[in-house]
Amino acid sequence: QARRMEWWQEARLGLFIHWGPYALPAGEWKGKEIQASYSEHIMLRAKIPVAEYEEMAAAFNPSAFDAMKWVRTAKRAGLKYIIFTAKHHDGFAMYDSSVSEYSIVKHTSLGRDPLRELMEACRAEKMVLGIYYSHAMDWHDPDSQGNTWDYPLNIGAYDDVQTWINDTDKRTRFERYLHSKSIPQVRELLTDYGKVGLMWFDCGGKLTREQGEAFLAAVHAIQPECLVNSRVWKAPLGDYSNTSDNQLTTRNLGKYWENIITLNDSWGYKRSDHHWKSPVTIIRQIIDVVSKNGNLVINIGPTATGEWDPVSESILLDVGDWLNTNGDS
Ligand code: JFZ
Repeated sequence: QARRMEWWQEARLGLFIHWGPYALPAGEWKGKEIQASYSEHIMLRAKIPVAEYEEMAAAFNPSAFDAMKWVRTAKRAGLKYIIFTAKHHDGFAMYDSSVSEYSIVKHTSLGRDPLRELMEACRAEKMVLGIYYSHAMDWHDPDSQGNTWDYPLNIGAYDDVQTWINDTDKRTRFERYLHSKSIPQVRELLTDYGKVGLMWFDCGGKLTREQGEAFLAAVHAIQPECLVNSRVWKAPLGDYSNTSDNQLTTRNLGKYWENIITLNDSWGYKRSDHHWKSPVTIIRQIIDVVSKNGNLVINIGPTATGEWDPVSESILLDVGDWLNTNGDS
């Protein structure tokens, strides 16, 4: 395993990009701010019916998106790999999926494939591309985990395996979701978008171990070198473990672990969230994590126009300036 991990350990620092239709409402729905930090959870928090969210998503038209600008800014910030949200819990594909029409190419008028443009920019700039994929939760699909406001018979967003595994109807429908949407989309992502450095799965703890192993097998069958984080199910499955920004501990994380942090309190763009971490705070977290032999992934939430908000861009560039003069970037 050590050889597989070499590039990742050497890289140390990554950029998380949480980008999707949720950047349009940006944390506010029908004039009310959602009472939760994560703007990418707006569909859950505001219990937005699928039809309404689809209508909102159809208006997503980030024409200012410039993959090369994003990758070059990430490099200036001293970050060595990018993790891009191909599909978050809202079920919306931010790439040209042939498995589902619910994508930025078929459901909006943008007419471009952001993941393809990002892949090409990463290749040109020698940046490693990673893909985030929410493989269990899909608030757009009547048979997945999560959307119990539109689909009352669904598995709840926070139900663990024991609460649904003995329900034949839920188990059968969930297996259908896994084999007709989730695994096929993972396969197309690993087939159609060049070399993928890592697949970053999310909220896999509510799968059975066998289901988690099926995702690992699907990744390795196509790109054996592609790393997989332990949220595909839970450790010890996967190549490395994750912590989130509010729990920076190295306890029982195993040899390879990655801390993930937001610059404010939301992964997706949230217009009202000005609770920014200072560059010094970020630099202190880099020193703390790297001194404990961990990786750190810093998040950006691009806006609905396809640009980075100026504050988060300046924080990242300040961090990059420090790394260029002090770190071994
Ligand atoms: C999950 C997602 O729900 C969220 O929207 C974002 O994508 C984030 C990166 O991942 O949220 C989590 C899940 C687990 C932890 C933190 C955030 N954790 O274990 O600390």
